[in-house]
Amino acid sequence: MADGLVVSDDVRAALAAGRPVVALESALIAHGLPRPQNLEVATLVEATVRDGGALPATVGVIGGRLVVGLDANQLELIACAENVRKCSRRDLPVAIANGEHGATTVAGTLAAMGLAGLRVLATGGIGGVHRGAELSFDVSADLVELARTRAIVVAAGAKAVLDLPRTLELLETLGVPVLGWRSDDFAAFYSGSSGLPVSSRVDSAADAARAARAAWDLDLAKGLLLAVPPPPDSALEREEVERAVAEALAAAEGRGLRGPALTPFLLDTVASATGGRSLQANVDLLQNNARVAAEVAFALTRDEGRYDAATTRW
Ligand code: PSU
Ligand code: MN
Repeated sequence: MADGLVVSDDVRAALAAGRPVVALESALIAHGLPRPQNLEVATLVEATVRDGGALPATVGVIGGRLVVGLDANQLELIACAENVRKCSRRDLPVAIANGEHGATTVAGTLAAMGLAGLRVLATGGIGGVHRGAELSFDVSADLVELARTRAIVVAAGAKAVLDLPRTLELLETLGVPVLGWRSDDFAAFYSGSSGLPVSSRVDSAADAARAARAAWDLDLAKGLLLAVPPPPDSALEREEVERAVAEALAAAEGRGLRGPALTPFLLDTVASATGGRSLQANVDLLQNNARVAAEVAFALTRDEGRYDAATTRW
């Protein structure tokens, strides 16, 4: 294996034994959540995956090495260091070449998963088509990576700051199945429904695993998006989210913000505008997605017939 890629011993052993592994991205830790909650949340999400019977594998770049399965010190470094580059696929070569630290987005994490052979990723909400993309051309690489990596990405849909109808249109164009977790509607990140239909509904982890297997057996699709509505207790009303997003977009435009800094700025501004309630929703939906992802990873390994019932838990 190339020097630039490090797969932790735990992850390596789990993959070799056919045990369930859930990859986690780190851009949301370094750039998507405020400190110091970010490290707490990252640790909590890993614990949730473990409780669900799967092994968490957070992905990041440490001193120029693309690491699949960060240890506790490395996780802390990503959460606390000042000089952590936000790494989409296009940023990885330079971060590695320069010996930098980097936090991987969904796109960057999928790139690493493809190299290491991981199949399930849990995140909050994927990136997508930004509002006004017809002028800015700002479309997250997350969509393109979904189209080219064999993986099930578990998320509460795409982030609410985006243009959700166009995000779904592009996913359709790219041939990415969008599965609604016990729902016919596409989740809208902080709120349960966008009012837009998913391409099909699944009611269990086994359903999701079967869809992935069918896609991969015939190579009909690579990535599948599993859209999980956020837990109702902390989910926000869509109208409130829309007001906060409008405020955040106006603030971003006032500052002339563009590129990779845009998504973190919008999330942060929405958190202020909702008095922190969007942050609570974000933390809860991350945990919820981690729980579902563990179930799906479990179903996928069992589906492969390599799961050893004697070792149901980590
Ligand atoms: N989900 C969250 N918070 C985040 C992100 C996702 O709950 O901060 C991050 C992910 O890493 C996602 C990235 O891949 O935002 C998309 O950024 P961009 O729009 O610049 O591609
Ligand atoms: Mn972008």
